[in-house]
Amino acid sequence: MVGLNENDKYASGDFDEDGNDELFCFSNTKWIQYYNWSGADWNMDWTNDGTGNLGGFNYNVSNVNEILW
Ligand SMILES: [Ca+2]
Repeated sequence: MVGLNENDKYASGDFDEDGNDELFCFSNTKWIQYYNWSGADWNMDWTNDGTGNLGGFNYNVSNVNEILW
């Protein structure tokens, strides 16, 4: 995975309801990445490319602790 840092936040869950967990990675910058486990490796299925956008929600460093925790 890209950009694993001490202050990153993670959320796991079966977000697409296929019976397997996925992993959301929230960096301490504006980056968000979404990974799927293939059974052998983590595959990045989506990223916001550091735009700070999450489905219309403006994500940034100051609100990383307000999203899920
Ligand atoms: Ca799933």
